[in-house]
Amino acid sequence: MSTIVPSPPPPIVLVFAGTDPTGGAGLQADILTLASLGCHPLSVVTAVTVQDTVGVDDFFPMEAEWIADQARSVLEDMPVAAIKIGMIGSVEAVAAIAEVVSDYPDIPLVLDPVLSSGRGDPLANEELMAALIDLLFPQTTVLTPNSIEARRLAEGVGDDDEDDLETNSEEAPDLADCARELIDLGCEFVLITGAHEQGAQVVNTLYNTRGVVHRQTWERLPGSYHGSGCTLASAVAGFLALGQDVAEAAKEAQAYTWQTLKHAYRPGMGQFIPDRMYWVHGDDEEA
Ligand code: PXL
Repeated sequence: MSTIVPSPPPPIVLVFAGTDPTGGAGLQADILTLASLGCHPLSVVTAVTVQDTVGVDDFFPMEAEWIADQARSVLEDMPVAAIKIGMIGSVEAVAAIAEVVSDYPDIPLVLDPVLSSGRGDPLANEELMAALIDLLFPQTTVLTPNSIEARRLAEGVGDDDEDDLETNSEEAPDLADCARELIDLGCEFVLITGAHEQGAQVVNTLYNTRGVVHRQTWERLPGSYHGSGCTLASAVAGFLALGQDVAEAAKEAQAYTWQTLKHAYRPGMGQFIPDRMYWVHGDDEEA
């Protein structure tokens, strides 16, 4: 009689995210990305959204206790190599997640501070932002804001502080200053993406306490994409789970995400969706 020897599991990544029925962003984007990279995704639902590729109509936050219970049951069962947090949905849920992850300080944590959808629909309010800063930033290995989120999060803090970012001037605060603020709030690394900035190219910069770790420049692609931020943050978590250090994981995740955007498709009437499985679908025309 032969015994069945199970294959060793691929690296396991725990994701906290809201669902997106379009498959473009949120939990579905995270699962596709992690599967594409060869990781096993564990998925904790934090909220359910109603949306199409044009916009988010509504969302329903999951009860905080249900979020914590989902997470604890899988964390106690399986070895988790990295954690990724996306849309959270309520202040209570931020507190519940912060408590769960605080029991696993050795697992790298990637936090995508989802404040709004790619089309600008709000997915977090000021109170939720404050909870993210107070409860999750101090536990974050890599924060992955776009430049808009970086400025909002950095501007919203330290109002009485002499070192406050210059907000009276017409000019937007410098992203390096924002990164410094976000690192002072407890994030170990901050990867700020620059697609919303002016310029022929997109510049993404990774910072830590010593300043710039690396700056990557990418050809600006023409589309408007739904789920690019989720893809990038999940890919960072995936590459960390695969054993890379943060600097390398941030580079590889950008290269992977850029490919998904280059191969993006437009299945509906709104934004393009990144093709997380571009390598399965093949490339008919050499672009
Ligand atoms: O792209 C940010 C994002 C994250 N999570 C969910 C979303 C969105 C954008 O629409 O719907 C569930």
